[in-house]
Amino acid sequence: DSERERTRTGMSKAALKQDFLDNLFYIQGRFLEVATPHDLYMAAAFTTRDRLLERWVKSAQLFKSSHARTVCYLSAEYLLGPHLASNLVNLGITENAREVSEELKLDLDSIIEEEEEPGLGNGGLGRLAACFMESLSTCEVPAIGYGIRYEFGIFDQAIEDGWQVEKTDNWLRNGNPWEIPRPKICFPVGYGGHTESYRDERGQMRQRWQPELEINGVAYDTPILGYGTENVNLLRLWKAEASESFDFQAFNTGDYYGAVYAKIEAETISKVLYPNDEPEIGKELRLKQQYFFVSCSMQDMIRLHQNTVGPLESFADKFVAQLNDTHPALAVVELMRLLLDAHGMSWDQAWGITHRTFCYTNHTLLPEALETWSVNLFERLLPRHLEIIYEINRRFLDEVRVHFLGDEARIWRMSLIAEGDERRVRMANLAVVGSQAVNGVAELHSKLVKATLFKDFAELWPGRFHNVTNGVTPRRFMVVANPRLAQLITKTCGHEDWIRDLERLRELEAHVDEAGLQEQWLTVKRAAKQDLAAWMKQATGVQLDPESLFDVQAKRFHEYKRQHLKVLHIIRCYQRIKQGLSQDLVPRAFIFGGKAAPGYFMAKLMIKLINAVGAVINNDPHVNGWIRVAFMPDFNVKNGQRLYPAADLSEQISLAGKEASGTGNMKFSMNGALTIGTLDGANVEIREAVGEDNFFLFGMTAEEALQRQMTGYRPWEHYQSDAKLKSDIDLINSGLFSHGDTQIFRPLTDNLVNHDPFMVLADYRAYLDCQKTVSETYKDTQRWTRMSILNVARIGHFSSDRAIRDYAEHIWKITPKPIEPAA
Ligand code: 26V
Repeated sequence: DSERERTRTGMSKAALKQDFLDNLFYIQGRFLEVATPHDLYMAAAFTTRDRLLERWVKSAQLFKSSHARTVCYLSAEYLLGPHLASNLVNLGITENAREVSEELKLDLDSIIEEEEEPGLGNGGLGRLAACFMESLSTCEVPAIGYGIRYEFGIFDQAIEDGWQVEKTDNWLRNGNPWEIPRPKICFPVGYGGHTESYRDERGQMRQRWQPELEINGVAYDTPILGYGTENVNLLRLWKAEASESFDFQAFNTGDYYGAVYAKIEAETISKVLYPNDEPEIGKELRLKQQYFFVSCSMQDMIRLHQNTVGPLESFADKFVAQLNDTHPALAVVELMRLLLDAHGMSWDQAWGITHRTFCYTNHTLLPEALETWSVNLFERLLPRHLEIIYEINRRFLDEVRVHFLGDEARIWRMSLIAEGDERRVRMANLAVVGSQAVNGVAELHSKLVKATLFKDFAELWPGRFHNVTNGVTPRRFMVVANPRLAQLITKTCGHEDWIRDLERLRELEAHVDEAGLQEQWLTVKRAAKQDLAAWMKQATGVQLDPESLFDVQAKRFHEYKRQHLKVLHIIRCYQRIKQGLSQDLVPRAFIFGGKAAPGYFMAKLMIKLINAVGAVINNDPHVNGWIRVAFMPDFNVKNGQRLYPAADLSEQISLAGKEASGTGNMKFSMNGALTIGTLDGANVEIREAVGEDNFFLFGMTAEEALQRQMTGYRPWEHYQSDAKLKSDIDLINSGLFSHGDTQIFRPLTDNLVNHDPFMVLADYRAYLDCQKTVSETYKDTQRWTRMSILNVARIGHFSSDRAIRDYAEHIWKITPKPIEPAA
């Protein structure tokens, strides 16, 4: 029947091949003989997209006609990673695509390599949103992801002379085949101006906002496929454009250049992603961005509701909106404004709906990461929203007063407005007050959220607080990233169902002692290490030995993640080898990856230190057989996919209590790396799941860390009393790693010795001891392999499918809506 199969939707090789050649010709205007790698990629992308669209339209139709309850995920970041390979897997056509490529004398892997990834996020939070979108589709939960179509995503990182250098990420340069512009789905967004009272038709006094400036948000839609399902959800990202009315005004007054300037200014709003791990940003543009996407999204939801269900009274039954951190918290206020000012509702009615619509996820306890905006800025940019915030606050504080009779200190702490020299709006408090459910992202973190950050709120509304432990998608991080491992698992278990039901990895346990499996497991790991070694060699010139232990730390650079603790370990190994004491070591490749926020001096200095230490070690013939240090430049989703499969050891060494969850920890473990880690974030649960014998634990607990902080932590005592620690730190300042410069790393070492806010020195000894155990264990290959298999077998809980089912059941109260496959 394949002849009659429709070229654009058929999954057979013949249909794929014909469509690929058609797209190459009709979209790229090229023959095979003259096609560039980019032409081939575009043709492959359009061929894949053709196969999504039918399913997408069907999903949209069903959701519309059945009035399905829908999750709206609001996130300022989506770190999507390349689409092609993951969409091929989710359509189940990777093999056919590979064979068609071979028939055409093309290499599918290099076509996949061509894709420039959309890096519309900083790190964990943005990647979580991307995993959740994929799992929402896989779990057949109707969903729309709302966000910003940044023209420039997270900067590309280059390493020059050991320093991080940022390059702009022009990801749209060559076009984006995965998005569909919707010029008619377009909403006005106001800024500035003033508010005024007026009398409506019924004689009621009302407030309205006369913005000074209005720009437009235009929708760009990207379909998000699930695995093994016909359901396709929608990622709708907003692009800022100048509104025509604004143009006309300027043209009418003959101000042509003024009009062009206004256009440029409007478009800056969605121009660039903020590298948000940066402490001192109070940037006006960022608040504009947040309001921009939240306003478009709320207007869109209202439009969708009115086009389908109808009356806005049932809005919160149709939609649940999840706030990914506080970045979209203004949505609470914007929905209130729309219901009050545009749809004429009473306060109580509007609040009833708004408050039932929103849920909020907290992703960090770090005080410097909690968003506040100056009241002055608010007043200038969003005067009507400030009025509404004041009214929400007035009513809320009355409730607090009644509940905690006259506890003034508590009222100060809980207020949406922080009083002080400069009054500020507390976005986290706004998010808690405006939501019906609040959750942390790992058990420990959720407990700390209730006990510390939102203690007062948890006492007022104990039922509002939940935990949903994060997860990651096994499609991208196992099947796409590590096809050899995926095949071995499928062969061993005798089915592919583990890919959609990750708990079934447990079936591997029955085979853990089989020599055959262990041997193949090692072979798969070695092959991944060879791939990474080859990539590293061409990217950095550093040669890694695939027989050595690949010890990897890959994540954003931040002092709380303690990359410097690992550096101290490397220096210790170096000194031991130089002293002829290498007998208890194993050959190791120390591999780092990660970006530092452009304005975060200390984090950038850590990158320089790693590269400086690496340059000396890698060129020292004495230690060459033993240790190597490599820095993978530009750690992003694509490069992560090269790294996770090749790791033997995953470093998760944050100070306990500081890492909300971590998700890299899950990605490494899924690929058979063992973890060395503290009892922080999801490490705690990973360790429980894989078994304490299969996890290298060290360091203080969160409680112990807090205790020591409070009783006075004196890092210099460690420095003075631990001779090895002292000599490691002193070696950094000896100039050995810096061509004689004894000052360059002083800011880092002085901070460690005198302040050490993340207690690196307190955990140093325990970390080294634990690394010794790691080395001993690695020498016993069979034992290590067994532990590695058990890690994978027991990691099922950390699939983002499980996380989405948790949200669906406990937070969103939504049931799946499967699309029936075509007969
Ligand atoms: C922001 C800032 C801004 C000020 C300076 C310090 C700082 C540090 C971190 C952040 C990011 C906060 C939000 C975030 O990305 N959290 C991450 O969310 C992941 C997904 O839930 C979670 O796995 C990570 O542990 C958490 O750090």
